[in-house]
Amino acid sequence: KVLVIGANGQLGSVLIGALQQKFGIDNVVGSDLKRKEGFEGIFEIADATDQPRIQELVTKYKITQIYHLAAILSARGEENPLLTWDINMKTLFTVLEVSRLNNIDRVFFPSSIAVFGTGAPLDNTPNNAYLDPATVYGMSKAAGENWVQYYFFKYGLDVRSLRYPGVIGYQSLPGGGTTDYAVDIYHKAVLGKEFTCFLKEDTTLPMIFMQDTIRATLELMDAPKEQVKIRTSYNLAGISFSPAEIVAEIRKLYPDFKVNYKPDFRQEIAASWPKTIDDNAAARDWGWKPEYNLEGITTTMIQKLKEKYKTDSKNLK
Ligand code: VAH
Repeated sequence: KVLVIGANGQLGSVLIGALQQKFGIDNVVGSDLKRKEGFEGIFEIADATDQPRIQELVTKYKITQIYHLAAILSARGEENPLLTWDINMKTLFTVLEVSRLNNIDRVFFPSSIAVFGTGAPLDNTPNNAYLDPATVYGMSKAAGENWVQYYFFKYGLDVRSLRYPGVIGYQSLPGGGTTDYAVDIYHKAVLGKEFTCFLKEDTTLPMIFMQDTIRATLELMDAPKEQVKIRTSYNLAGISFSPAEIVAEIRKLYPDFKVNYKPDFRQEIAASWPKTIDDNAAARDWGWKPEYNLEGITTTMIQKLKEKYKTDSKNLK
């Protein structure tokens, strides 16, 4: 049985559907700070900083795998650095300790390309580049990666991890990240609204489509143990682009789409991150290959969001 912590989030809310499909709806337990309307399946309200509560769930459902997807992201994290560190690290320690004490088979810990800072080459950043993250979020992920490797070496706990780029999906909304613009922009285009971008138009960042993200996660978790050679975290690449490039792609379908640029503090965060990512280790060890390019992402996002807003407006009537 699988426990998903952070089941309401951008990633968790989509990954949980994929896990339910794979393992059966009765074998997946979602948990988060509150219950989200419309959630289908087993759900438990839980705060992952509360170790006894997570232990209770592991015992109650005889959990064998944990996906730990709860975290405060890069931009929101900067509003309260110490609280962000505290929450991101405490929740990870809860998961690691409960997993060790209960001999959990497999654990997933998402890291991020935010672990890199300007001390790394920001073009085609290698897996083992120097880590000097500029945000508390990035610091918590860099420290977290080392903690998961420590639990693997010291206790044999099979924790696996990916450094996600910015995730783009039509199913859910991100919250508090620096890459969030690349989701929001599609909603604005489909709704016929003007978009104000908080990054400069030439700020290239690594991104990945939700479908690729979910597939990468499941492929890594399915890989035979000895193939998972990197025990900190694997670089993962989808496609890199700038706001100007995504706008050009959207304008192929919405020629009148209006965009203006008002860079804020998130521009500085983005400038400290890689532009492109070298994910050869993931390709070599467990066969990773992304499918979606910017055109594929754009046509799928627009088509799905059009359907979504159509049904939404029907529901309102
Ligand atoms: C953020 N989406 O913007 C996250 C992420 C690479 C970016 O980890 O904070």
